[in-house]
Amino acid sequence: MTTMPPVADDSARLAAFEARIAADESIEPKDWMPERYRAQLIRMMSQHAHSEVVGMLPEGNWITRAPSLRRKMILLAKVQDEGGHGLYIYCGTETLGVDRHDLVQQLLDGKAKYSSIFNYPTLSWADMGAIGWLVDGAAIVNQTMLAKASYGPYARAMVRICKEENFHKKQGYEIMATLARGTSAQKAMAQESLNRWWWPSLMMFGPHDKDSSNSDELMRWGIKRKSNDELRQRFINLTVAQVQAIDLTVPDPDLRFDEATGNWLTGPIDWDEFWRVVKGNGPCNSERLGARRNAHAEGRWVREAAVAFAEKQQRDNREATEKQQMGTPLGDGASA
Ligand code: FAQ
Repeated sequence: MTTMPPVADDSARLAAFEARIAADESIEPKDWMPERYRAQLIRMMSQHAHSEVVGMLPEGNWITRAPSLRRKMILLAKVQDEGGHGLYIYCGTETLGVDRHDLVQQLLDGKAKYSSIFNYPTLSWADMGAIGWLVDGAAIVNQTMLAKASYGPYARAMVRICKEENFHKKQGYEIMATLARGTSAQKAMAQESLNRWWWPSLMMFGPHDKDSSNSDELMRWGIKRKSNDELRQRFINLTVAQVQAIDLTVPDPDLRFDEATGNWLTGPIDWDEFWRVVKGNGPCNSERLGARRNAHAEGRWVREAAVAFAEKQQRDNREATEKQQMGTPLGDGASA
């Protein structure tokens, strides 16, 4: 009888795991990980995947109304990219042992969170510019850091996603720059859109660090590399200069440059509004969930057809293998 090597107890495994994190090693799906690390990743990655998919809706609203064929093609491609991002991240989440159907069900049941930003309406064409520039811009600042996250599949998904988000940001800024140097009505449309999207974009980074319940754990395990406030500040510093470059105005009377830190400091963020939206009472929460539920119901026949086709292929392959094993030549002219 062979004797198995003793299994290290959880405290030893935890110490080994934390040593790997401290050494900046990547954690991979088959590696041992504390259950809490796994649960935090599932929470954050599934919220992220849902955000990408729900995030297709505000821009999808303008595909049929884009002002030129060029703009329409770009917008179609962008919205499709966001769907692809959702799929990569759902796949990444599945490496942690969850089923994506369960995750999607949590979204449809209103139990899962997704980014607050997608609960605001898209009222003008300029909103396509503001979303690409500010929302994708904020996502890049956040996700460039997540590309260094300790969990390999998530970090690797972020590398590719950030490359695509860069195109998204550039096309959005180009829309805004074009409007800002257009007629006075076009410039006013760009400014009005910036006014509506500025504050919700700052909220995307989550509550202030002192109110961020998950940050300590996520930072300790190298999932987050910078805090909510640090990333928000980086985004503000980058974006104020871009607003000025196209001669628009940041909608914040308290905005000021702090020589001592080199930061642009904003007035207070309306956290009551943020929590209202996160808890499901934003301007478009019910519309967004309604659209996802309809899409899920209407797509049922596609899912069923895909499963039936996969089963048929498996059956055909099995039959072909059985025939081969019985020595039956496959097809005409198979014998010499
Ligand atoms: N919205 O303790 P923290 C995109 C919740 S992708 C809703 O600070 P954490 C691409 C948070 O879940 C945008 N809920 O949380 C695109 C937590 O509640 P819980 C999505 C929020 O995880 C562009 C509670 O508040 N990106 O835009 C929000 O440490 C254009 C306490 O907060 C990601 O998901 C919020 N904004 O930090 C697509 C990136 N903020 O779960 C289409 C990955 C916080 O304990 C078109 N996620 N909450 O019940 C992250 O980096 C982090 O999860 C944060 C939040 C930074 C979002």
